[in-house]
Amino acid sequence: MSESAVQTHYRACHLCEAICGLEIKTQGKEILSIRGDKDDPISQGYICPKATAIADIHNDPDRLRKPVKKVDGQWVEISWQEAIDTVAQRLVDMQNRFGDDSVGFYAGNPGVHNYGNLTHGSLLRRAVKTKNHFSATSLDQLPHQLTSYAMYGHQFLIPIPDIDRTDLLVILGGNPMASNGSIMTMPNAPKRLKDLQARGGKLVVLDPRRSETAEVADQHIFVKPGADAYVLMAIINTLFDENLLKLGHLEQHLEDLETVRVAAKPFDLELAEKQSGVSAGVIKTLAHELANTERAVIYGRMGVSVQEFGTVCQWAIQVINILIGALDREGGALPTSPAFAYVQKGTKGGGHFKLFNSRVSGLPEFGGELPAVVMAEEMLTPGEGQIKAMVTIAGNPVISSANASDLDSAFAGLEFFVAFDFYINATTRHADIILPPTSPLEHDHYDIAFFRLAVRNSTRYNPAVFAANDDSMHDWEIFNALAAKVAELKGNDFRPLPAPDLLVAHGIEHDHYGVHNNPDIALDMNKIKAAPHGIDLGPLVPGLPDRLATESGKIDCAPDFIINDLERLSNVASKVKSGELLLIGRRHVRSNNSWMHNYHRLVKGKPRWQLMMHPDDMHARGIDNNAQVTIESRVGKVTTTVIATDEVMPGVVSLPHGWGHKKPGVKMNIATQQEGVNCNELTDDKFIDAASGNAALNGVPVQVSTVV
Ligand SMILES: Nc1nc2c(c(=O)[nH]1)N[C@H]1C(S)=C(S)[C@@H](COP(=O)(O)OP(=O)(O)OC[C@H]3O[C@@H](n4cnc5c(=O)[nH]c(N)nc54)[C@H](O)[C@@H]3O)O[C@H]1N2
Ligand SMILES: Nc1nc2c(c(=O)[nH]1)N[C@H]1C(S)=C(S)[C@@H](COP(=O)(O)OP(=O)(O)OC[C@H]3O[C@@H](n4cnc5c(=O)[nH]c(N)nc54)[C@H](O)[C@@H]3O)O[C@H]1N2
Ligand code: SF4
Ligand SMILES: [Mo]
Repeated sequence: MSESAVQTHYRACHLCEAICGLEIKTQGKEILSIRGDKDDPISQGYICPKATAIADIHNDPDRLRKPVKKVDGQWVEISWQEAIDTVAQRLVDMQNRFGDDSVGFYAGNPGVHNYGNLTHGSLLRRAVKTKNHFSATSLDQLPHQLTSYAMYGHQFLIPIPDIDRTDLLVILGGNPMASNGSIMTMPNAPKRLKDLQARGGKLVVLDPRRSETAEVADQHIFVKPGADAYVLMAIINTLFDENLLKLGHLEQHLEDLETVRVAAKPFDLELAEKQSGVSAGVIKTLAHELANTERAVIYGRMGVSVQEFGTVCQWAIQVINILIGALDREGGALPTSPAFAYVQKGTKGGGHFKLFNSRVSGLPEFGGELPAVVMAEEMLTPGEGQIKAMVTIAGNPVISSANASDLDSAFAGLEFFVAFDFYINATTRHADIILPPTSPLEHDHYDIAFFRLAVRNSTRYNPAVFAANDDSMHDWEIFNALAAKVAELKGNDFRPLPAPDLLVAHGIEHDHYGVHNNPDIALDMNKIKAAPHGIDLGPLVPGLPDRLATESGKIDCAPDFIINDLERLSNVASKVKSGELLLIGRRHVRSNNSWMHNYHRLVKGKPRWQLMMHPDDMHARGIDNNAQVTIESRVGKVTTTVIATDEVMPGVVSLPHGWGHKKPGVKMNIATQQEGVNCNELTDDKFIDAASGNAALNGVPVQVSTVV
C-alpha cells in the first residue's frame, strides 16, 4: 500500500483571542507538525507554546468521540439518535413538569472560538425557552459590553487600542505578554509591544503584580486590587480641572459631559492615593502624559473588569479616551471594521439591560443573560422557577465560576444535566449525558468574534484539516438536531439552519465590504476561501459618530446607572479586615482557562499553580517559602504551596484559576495528576460589580496561614 502524501493546511489557532495563523502538516490521519504561518498577514508566523498542543487535543485518548450516558454511575457509549432523543425528551419533560425556567443554560468560552456555536446556538435557545441563560461573559467582559451598549448604543461597538500606531499605551489589569491580548486581538503581543517602544513610544502598566507585561513596560505602577476606579476618576478630574480636554471631531456629539465633570469632582488625587496606593504625583503625571501625547490610549482588561468596580472602570477608561481625543483617532481607540457583523447604526444585537431580574437575588439581565454568580442559588433555592436541569455548552463552571463548591453541589443535585463537551471534567462529571462534538481540526473555522475585536482588520476562512468521521457531529449539527427534536415534542414549527459557512458567506455579501455596500471590493466567501492565509483589510479607521447606535446618535458620556454607582465608590471605608489579604488571579502562556492541563507538553516543568505572596506578609505570619498554607475566604478554604516573591505587592496574593481537577469521576488522566487547587473555591458569589452583576474574581479578601 502506498503511503499517503504529506498535506499542508492553513488554520487559525482557536485557543485564545490572538487567532494566530497556523501551518499544519499532516499525513493520512497523523499530524506531522504545527508551526506559525509566515504568510498570515496579521500573525506573520508567530505562535505560542499552546498551538502545538492542538495535536494533543486531537489525539487525546481522554477526549470523548461518542455520546455517553451515565448508567448506575458508569459511562456507557450510546448512539447519536438515542442521545438526541433522550436529551430532548428530558428537557421537554422538565419544562412540562416545572415550567419553562426550570431549564438553565451555561455557555463557556471555547464556544466563542468555534463559530458553529455562535451561528446555531440560538436555535436551541429558541426551542427551549427559558430566562435562565448564563455564560462566561459575566465572569469576564460583561462590563466592556455593557459600557459600549450604554455609551455607544451597541454592546459590540467596542473601541480597540490602535496598538501598532500609538505612542503611549496605558494598560490596567491586562497581561498581554501571557494572555496574548484580550478584547484586543493582537497576535504576537511581545513584538507589537516591543515595536511600540522601538518607535519611541511608552508602555505603562498598572497592576498589583509585576506581571510579564509590567516586566517589559517602561513604567510599572503597583495599584491595590479593586482601587483602579479611584485612579481613573482622579485622572478624569485632573483633565477637567487643568483644562486639558481635547475633544476633537466628537465634540458636538458628546452628551452629558458636564455630568461627568461634576460626578468626578469628589474623587481627587489625594483620595486616589489613599485608596489605591498610587501616589498623587504619579497619577497627575499620568494624566498629563495622556493629555499631551499626540497618540495615546488607555485600555483595561480582566483585572479592571472582573473586580468590584468593573463597570465604573470600563466607563472611566472610555471617558478618558474621549477627553484626550483618543476615541476614534489613529493611534487611539477605534471601532473595528470586520467583514462579518460590522456594527453600524441599526445593527441587530445592540443589547438590552434590566428587562428582567434573577429570581433569588434580583440581579439584572444583560442581552438576555443573567450573571453567572446567581447560577448556583438559582439551582439550590427551592420554589417556582428553580433550575432543575442544566445544559452546559463548552464550559466548566465548577472550576471557572465564583463559589465553586456551591456550584459543584448544585450541579450534583440536578434532576437532569446535559453537557456539550468532549471531556469528563469537574463539571461534566455530574452530567447524565455528554454530547461530544468533533475535534477542533475536524470542522471548518471562521473567527466571527475576534475579527470584531482585532487591532487590524482582516478576514480568513479555514476548511477542516481532517474529515469528520461519519459517526460524529459538529456542535452546530447537534444544535440543529436537538432543537428540531425539542420543537417536534412541543409541537412547534422548526427550520434547521444551513452550515455556518453558508450563513457567514451570506452575511459577508450584505456587510461592509460586500458587493451591495462596496462594489469595488465586493468581498465574498469565494475570494476569502481563495486566500488560505487570510486577507488583510487594513488598519483600523475612524467611523464615529456615523456608526453610533444610540437613539440620539450621540455618545452618552454619563449613563445614569453608572453615575449612580459612583455612590458605592464614594463609600471609602476600608472593607479589608485586619490581617486580610486581597486575592488576585494570574494567567500563564502555557495554560488556558480550565481545559488545557491534560497535555504533557503544557504542564511539564516547574509548577505554575502556587500561591504568590510578598515576603513581608509571609514574615508577619511566620510563613516559610514553599510551605503549605491554607487560604480562607468567606465561602471556602483551600490548601496549597506558597512561594515568596516581591512580584506581588504587599497585601496581595495571587493564585491562577483553571486548576483543581482532582475530583472523583474526572476522566482527564494528566490533569488529575496536577496539584493546583481551584481558586474559585475562594471567590465569592456575593462579591460582585453591583452595576453589572459581573463576578469580582479579583480583589477577594482572604486569610492565609500555615497549615498546622
Ligand atoms: N478566578 C478566576 N476565575 C476565572 C477567570 C479568572 O481570571 N480568575 N477567568 C474567567 C474567564 S475570563 C473565562 S473566559 C472563564 C472560562 O470559563 P469556562 O468557559 O467555563 O471554562 P473553560 O475552561 O474555557 O472550559 C471550556 C470547556 O469547553 C470544552 N470545549 C473546548 N472546545 C470545545 C468545543 O469546540 N465544543 C464544545 N462543545 N466544548 C469545547 C472544554 O473541554 C472545556 O470543558 O473562566 C473565568 N474564571
Ligand atoms: N495563556 C493564556 N492566554 C489566555 C487565557 C489563558 O487562560 N491563558 N485566557 C484567555 C481569556 S478567556 C481571557 S478573558 C484573556 C484575559 O486577558 P488579560 O486580561 O490580558 O489577562 P490576565 O492575565 O487575566 O490579566 C489580568 C491582569 O490584571 C491584574 N489584576 C488583578 N486584579 C487587578 C486590579 O484590581 N487592578 C489592576 N489594575 N490589575 C489587576 C492581574 O495581576 C493580571 O496581570 O486571556 C486570554 N488568553
Ligand atoms: S497566542 Fe498561542 S494560543 Fe493564542 S492563538 Fe496564538 S498560538 Fe494560539
Ligand atoms: Mo475570558
